[in-house]
Amino acid sequence: MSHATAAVTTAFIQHVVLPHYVTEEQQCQTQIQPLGNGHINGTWRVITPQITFVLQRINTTVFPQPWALINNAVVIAKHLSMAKTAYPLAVTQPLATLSGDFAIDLGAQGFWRAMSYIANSCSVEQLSSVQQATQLAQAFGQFVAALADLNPDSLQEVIPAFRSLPARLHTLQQVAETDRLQRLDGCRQWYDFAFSQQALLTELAEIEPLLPRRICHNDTKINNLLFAQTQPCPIAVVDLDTCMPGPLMYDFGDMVRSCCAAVAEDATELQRVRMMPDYFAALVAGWQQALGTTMTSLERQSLWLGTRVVTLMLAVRFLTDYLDGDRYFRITHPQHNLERAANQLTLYQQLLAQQSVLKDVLDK
Ligand code: GN1
Ligand code: MG
Repeated sequence: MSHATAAVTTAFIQHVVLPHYVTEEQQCQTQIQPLGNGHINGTWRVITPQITFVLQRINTTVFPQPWALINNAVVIAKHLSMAKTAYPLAVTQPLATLSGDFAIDLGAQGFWRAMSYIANSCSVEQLSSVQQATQLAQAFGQFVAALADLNPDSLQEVIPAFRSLPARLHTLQQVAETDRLQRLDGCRQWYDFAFSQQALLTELAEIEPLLPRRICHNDTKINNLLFAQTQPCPIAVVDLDTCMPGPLMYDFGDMVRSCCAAVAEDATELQRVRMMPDYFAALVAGWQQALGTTMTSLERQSLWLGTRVVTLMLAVRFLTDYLDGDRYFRITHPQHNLERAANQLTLYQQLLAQQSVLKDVLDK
């Protein structure tokens, strides 16, 4: 976002959105700062003399039914706050407007919601030790474990077929057939590679229907876990927008693809894209500690499948968005989505190349 746009947005928030949350007197003493690095929603920290909170503009292209997401957040926060076995992490609480609603729909001016800010927290883009990897897997695992006794049907499906690789491939094929921006020729090798993984689809079709449906986070990447500012320990799982029922294997896999890669998900030096087995082992240990007694043996066996599928699926989503004119993921430069797709497809290839080492860790 340019400085000019940021200034307009801040002024807009100040004069149009904040009056729904704070009194007129508090408004003039309020600071508004951009927060986080998410690819989808706009996020700000709002600091008033009385309270600091998080304000978000929900991307309604990605979430066409934003009230489903809001209702889910309320159900989850309530469940975690009253969890039977104490949930050890902080919970972000949805905040109501002055008139008592958990969101405000301003039509063309956006769909806005607020939630509590977790003090003294920070997010990281890369882990700095294997101990931190274990902590991260424990935290995401504790989140899923705490939701294990919540009926999956109490949450609404916010994005249909969000975790369906066949549906994602189908959309990619449709977008490529139109090729509105004539970008396909420039990425044909990646496109063809994505469609060459038939054996994975067969394996998925055999196993996925047998897996239990449970409430999953569905976006377990590094920067969706807040750490304490003063010491490297997790304090809260955030970004619950895609919490939905589904198979557990994708939460494990998404953690692996985002934490065990040697470089960031949009790094362009593809020769440096590879998996770090020691981080992988640390994640497996943390996941096992948090979910060992909750996971069924089939869920345990499916973790390697979930890792490969979720990595390929994200690559397919980035490639689709590139061909479709970058309408879904926020980009900072024209080839950004193609670079992300190439990176994630390379990571997927690396998963296959490093399979025997990684699977040994899982099977131990
Ligand atoms: C998006 O919003 P953010 O950056 O936490 C995306 C995830 C992807 C991720 C890739 C709703 O997450 O599915 O895995 O980017 N969220 C949505 O970095 O599509
Ligand atoms: Mg996020």
